[in-house]
Amino acid sequence: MGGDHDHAHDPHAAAPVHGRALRLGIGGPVGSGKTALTAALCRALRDELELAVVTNDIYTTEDADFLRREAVLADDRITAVRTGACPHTAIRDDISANLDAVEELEERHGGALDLIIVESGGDNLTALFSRGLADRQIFVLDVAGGDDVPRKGGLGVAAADLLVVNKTDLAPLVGSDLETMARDAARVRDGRPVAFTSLRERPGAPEVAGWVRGVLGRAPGAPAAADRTAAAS
Ligand SMILES: Nc1nc2c(ncn2[C@@H]2O[C@H](COP(=O)(O)OP(=O)(O)OP(=O)(O)O)[C@@H](O)[C@H]2O)c(=O)[nH]1
Ligand SMILES: [Mg+2]
Repeated sequence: MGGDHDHAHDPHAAAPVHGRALRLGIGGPVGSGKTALTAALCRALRDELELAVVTNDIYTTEDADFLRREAVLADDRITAVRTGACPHTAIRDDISANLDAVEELEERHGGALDLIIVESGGDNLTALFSRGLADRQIFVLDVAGGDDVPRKGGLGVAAADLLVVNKTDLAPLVGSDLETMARDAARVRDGRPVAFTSLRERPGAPEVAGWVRGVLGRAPGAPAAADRTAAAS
């Protein structure tokens, strides 16, 4: 990693949140399970929230294609951004392509969306979203990356609003100790939450879906925006 990014400095001011969907960034290293988590959240929340997704891939639209193939949401709720070489840049430094995608989704759905998930392309341990793009962010690690990753810290591990340690089903196979990971994560995260998930064993990611409901101030099973509007008229 060259020294050309100032990871501690966010070049963008936070966008005003009032009256629009919550923007949730999902970042983390390559292959940790970001798309699998995005799919899980869509399945868990789509009946109670108005949802849309933006994916980021370097050269392809593979993540969006996967979500469409799995039919986790209607096609017009999934947008792919192609970032080119450096995934980090598109969520941190030049967020314009992602902001355009988010705003286009909001317009297309007439301001009815509750939640827009933005999945970053896989990047390194310092890949944080700009507050100008994401109101909240989840950083996804997996146990196969090594149980010393939380100890090493890095901005994603330390500062994300929720740290997800995924693929716990693989822990015995790769010799990763979950208690060590939990202890080390707690040490660098200053009380911010950590969720251990296995999207293989618990495909609905109930721990993470529950956290998202909490951020949105929703009780489980509360009606989506469109239903609320219908109920009020
Ligand atoms: N065993 C196991 N495999 C998982 C789990 N979650 C995801 N995977 C698998 O891990 C691989 C990578 O998952 P993705 O969701 O594509 O990972 P990603 O972080 O989106 O990857 P990039 O976008 O390429 O950075 C896929 O083959 C998933 O099926 C899990 O909990 N357990
Ligand atoms: Mg992905």
